[in-house]
Amino acid sequence: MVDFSLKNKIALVTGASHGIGFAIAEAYIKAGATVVFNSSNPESLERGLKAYKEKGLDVRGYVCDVTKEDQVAQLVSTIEKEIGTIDILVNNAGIIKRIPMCDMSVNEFNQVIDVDLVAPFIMSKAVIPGMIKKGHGKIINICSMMSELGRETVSAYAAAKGGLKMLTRNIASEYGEYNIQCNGIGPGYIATSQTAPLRELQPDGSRHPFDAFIISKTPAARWGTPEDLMGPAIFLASDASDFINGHILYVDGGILAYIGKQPK
Ligand code: NAP
Ligand code: GCO
Repeated sequence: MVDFSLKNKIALVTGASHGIGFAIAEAYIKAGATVVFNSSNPESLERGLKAYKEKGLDVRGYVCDVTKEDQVAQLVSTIEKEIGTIDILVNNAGIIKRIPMCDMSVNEFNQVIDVDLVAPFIMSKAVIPGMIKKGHGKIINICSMMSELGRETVSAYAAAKGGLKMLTRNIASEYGEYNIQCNGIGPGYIATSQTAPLRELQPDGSRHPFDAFIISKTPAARWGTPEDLMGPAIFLASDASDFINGHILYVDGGILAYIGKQPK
């Protein structure tokens, strides 16, 4: 029988105080996993813990900046001591800076690379030895449309998410023999705080032009919701996906399949 249950599994979802990470953590808790998340700062952690409590979801949360190797090592060692070896890591924490490339400083570019690409490397490095000892592991990297496509103002983000796709394939290649599966999820345009500036109503009450643009580029003709990522995230964390490795599952309402509306 195909098994989608996450019972007896320990999952760490990074940056899950809200947004996509929160939805994935909620899905994992409901699928039976023991879930731990982290936030970058105490205020966000408190808000996150409150949100889980309000939904009656049992979770543990810690403050940990995913770009800091010492903080990540401390987080993983605390989880291993207090709960057990991590079975599932979701590298979800991410940031974006929308700045035309020629106006972007090297420092701004590097900040995005640090959170969106270097941190998944740091986190994965920290959990893989435990997974090897345990005899299995699942790493899920949250990629993007920008793992495949470019657009104005998101050079650092596209470079990072394109790199994350290849880091995914490389982890699969290097650690597949230890029964570790590393796959990516590439969300389309999802309504969260990251994309809120692209959906803000205009002063005259009309929709943001980018909002209309995304609807026209998406065969599903809507923005995605964090809940749209729940099923794919469970699948890639469960035994049902044990022979899938190095794959990026795009959950985009069809954006990548679509050339765009033909002219009338
Ligand atoms: P979000 O609501 O802004 O969530 C981002 C999360 O990342 C926050 O919980 C934040 O934690 C965490 N984070 C950022 N920097 C961190 C750091 N240094 N250390 C620890 N945590 C950090 O955005 P989202 O849309 O849910 O994004 C989640 C992931 O999906 C990101 O990787 C994003 O690039 C990706 N994604 C989003 C979309 C979309 O359309 N929304 C599409 C494709 C991919 P704190 O709040 O605690 O700081
Ligand atoms: C942007 C958006 C995107 C999405 C997402 C698409 O400015 O174009 O923020 O990058 O967040 O990653 O998959």
